[in-house]
Amino acid sequence: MTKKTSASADKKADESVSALSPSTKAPVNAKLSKDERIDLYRTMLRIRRFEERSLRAYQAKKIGGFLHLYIGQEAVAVGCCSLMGKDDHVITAYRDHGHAIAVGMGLNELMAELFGKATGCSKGKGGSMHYFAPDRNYWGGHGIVGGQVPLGTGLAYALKYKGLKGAAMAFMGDGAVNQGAVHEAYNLASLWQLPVVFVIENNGYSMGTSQRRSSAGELAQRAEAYDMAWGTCNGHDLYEVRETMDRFLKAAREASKPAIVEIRTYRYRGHSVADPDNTYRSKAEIEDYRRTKDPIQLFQNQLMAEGVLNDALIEQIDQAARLEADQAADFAEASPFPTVEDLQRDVYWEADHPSERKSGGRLFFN
Ligand SMILES: Cc1ncc(C[n+]2csc(CCOP(=O)(O)OP(=O)(O)O)c2C)c(N)n1
Ligand SMILES: [Mg+2]
Repeated sequence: MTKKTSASADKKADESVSALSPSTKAPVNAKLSKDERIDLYRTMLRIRRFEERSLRAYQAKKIGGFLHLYIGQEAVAVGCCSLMGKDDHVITAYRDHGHAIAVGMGLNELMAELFGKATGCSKGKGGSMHYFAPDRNYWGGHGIVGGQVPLGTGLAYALKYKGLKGAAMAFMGDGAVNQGAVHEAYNLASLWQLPVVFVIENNGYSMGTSQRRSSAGELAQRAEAYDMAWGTCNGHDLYEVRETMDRFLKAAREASKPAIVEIRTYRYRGHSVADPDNTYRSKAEIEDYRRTKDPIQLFQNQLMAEGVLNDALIEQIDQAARLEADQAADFAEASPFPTVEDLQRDVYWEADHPSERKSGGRLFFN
C-alpha cells in the first residue's frame, strides 16, 4: 500500500472491491467487537509501517545482513495469530516480522534486532531472520528453508506428550513444500495425530522461481497422502483467513487433528531487499496485486463499509503507526551494540553454564 492509498482510499482499489468479504458472517468474525476489528487493521498497518521504516534504515546502511520484507502478506500472519489462545504456539521461516508483531512483540525490540543492537529481542545477534519471543509462544524466525517445520511438529508433539492444551502453527513458504524434512514432519504429524496446522504461505515465488515452475499439483492436497485434512484460502482477505484457520485450529486443539492449509498471498517487494525483482515477474503483475488485492486496503474498505472505520480514524491510526516505527528506529539507533564478551553468550548452553557442563570437546573455534 503506497502512501497514496493509505489514508485516503484509492478510488481504483475501491472500484475493484465490489462486495464485503464472503467470510463476514462467519461466527469467528461476526463475534468481533468494533475495537477488535480496528485492532486487526491497526496491526496490519503497524507491520507495514515498521517494514517500510526498516527498509529506509537498510538503505541508510543502519541494518546489515538480510531483510526479507512481508509487505503484501500481512493478512496471513495477523489473521492466523489473532486466533491464538494462550496455549497455542507459532513458528515460521525467515520472513518473520509480520508474525512477531502479530503475536504482540514490541517494535523497539524488533527494530533494535535489525540494527544489531543489544536491546534487540535476540540481543542483536539474530537479526531479521531470528526474531523470538518464547514468552509469547513465538518460536522464531528460521533461515533454513523448511527447517522450522519439523520443529513446529515437535512443539505439537510436546503438547500431546505432556498432556497440555493448545495447538501449534508451523508456517512455511511455497518453496519449502518439496523439502524432505517437511514430508517427514507431515508423516509423523499424521501418524501420531499431533495438534499442528501446517500453513503454507504461497506468495507465488521462491526467490526467483515461480511456484508453478517448481511444484506439481495442489500444495495442500498432498495432505491426502498422509491421511490429513487440508484446505486453501484467499490470503488477501483477513476474514477469510480467520474463518478457514479457525476451523483447522479447533480440530487441532479439540481433537488433536493435524492439517495442511495453503494460504494464497503475494509479496510486493523482492525476495530480500538486496534482491531486485525485475527478472522473474512483470511490473504489471505486481501493480495489479497492489491495486486490487492489497490486504490492508481491502480490510480498510471492509471496515469502512461496516461503518467501523472512517477517514479521520484511518488517518489517526496511520500517523500513530508511522510515529511508532520512527520512534523504534530512534530507539534502535540510540541503543548500544553487544560487547565482544557478549558474542559467545547464548550460543551454547554449556558455555553459559560451565559448572554443569557434561560434554567434552571444543565449543568455539579459537
Ligand atoms: C535448505 C535451504 N535451501 C536453500 C536456501 C536458500 N533460500 C533462502 S530463501 C529461499 C526461497 C524460499 O521461498 P519460499 O519458501 O517460497 O519463502 P518466501 O521467501 O517466498 O517467503 C531459498 C531457496 C535456504 N535458506 N535453505
Ligand atoms: Mg514463496
